[in-house]
Amino acid sequence: MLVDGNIVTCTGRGKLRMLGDIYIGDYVEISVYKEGKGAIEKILPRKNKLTRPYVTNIDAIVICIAPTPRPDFLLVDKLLINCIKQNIKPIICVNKTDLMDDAFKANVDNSYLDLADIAYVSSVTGEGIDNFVEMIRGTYVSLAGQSAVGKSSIVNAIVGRQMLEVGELSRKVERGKHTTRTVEIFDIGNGIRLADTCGFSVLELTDFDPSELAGYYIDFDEFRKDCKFRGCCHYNEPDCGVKAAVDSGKLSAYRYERYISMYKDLMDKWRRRYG
Ligand SMILES: Nc1nc2c(ncn2[C@@H]2O[C@H](COP(=O)(O)OP(=O)(O)OP(=O)(O)O)[C@@H](O)[C@H]2O)c(=O)[nH]1
Ligand SMILES: [Mg+2]
Ligand SMILES: [Zn+2]
Repeated sequence: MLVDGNIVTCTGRGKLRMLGDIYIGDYVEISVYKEGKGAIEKILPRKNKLTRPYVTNIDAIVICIAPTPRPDFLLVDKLLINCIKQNIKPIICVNKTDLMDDAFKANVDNSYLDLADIAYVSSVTGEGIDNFVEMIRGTYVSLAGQSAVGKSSIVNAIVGRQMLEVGELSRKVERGKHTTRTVEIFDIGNGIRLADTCGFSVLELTDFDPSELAGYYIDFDEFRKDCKFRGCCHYNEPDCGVKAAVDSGKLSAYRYERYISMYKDLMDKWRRRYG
């Protein structure tokens, strides 16, 4: 635990079991019984909490993607849903711009420009890093995303030295090797606290009523008013404003297709559970 800038090693005593899990970023009350040694007495109320990544009390999530490994945009959409649900500001950070082509950028902009601030960086060339730091000034943010998109490399690029271990991309399966195994928070100046996290490729939206899903697509909001039916799920219903917006190119067709696949998936789960 950090107390006035000093590290105090804390145990949970027998209490931790009663207190429940401690998340990275928790504020706690401790009692110090010896210099540098203490015990956790209480976990203070959290403003938000995520299990993937395993962090709490954050101001923003930086969803990291890159041209390689091939991005899983469904994962990005799910992370965005969690952000909106928990009132966390989403930022999308596209790393490895040195490998990026115009089509990749257009696709990202098309899907997400109305939903999140987007930073384009290269931790190899340093492009965009200053702009990204400016974006997160004064906040506590957590990185999130697939393995090998370059989360740890971005932290290294910001602090200007090789502080964290960086992994390789397996050529055969184009998958990262899960180099970062623990979540760590770094004070990197400008009032920024940045959590480097472990990469993941699976994120389940659990216990989720499918009819609620569309409500988390805030980019659909301005087209919803043109839906004939109240509570339209923008799937099979006729006269749907969202589908019309997709047809006229105002909404990304890819993002809509991913919405439908998630909607169907949640319907299946819901039926199995309650049907
Ligand atoms: N070309 C290029 N390669 C990069 C860039 N940033 C990172 N890499 C490479 O991407 C690979 C993965 O980087 P990491 O920083 O370990 O990725 P990570 O997201 O922290 O991965 P996990 O810790 O496994 O979640 C390494 O081989 C880096 O050298 C970049 O801007 N351009
Ligand atoms: Mg890492
Ligand atoms: Zn509709």
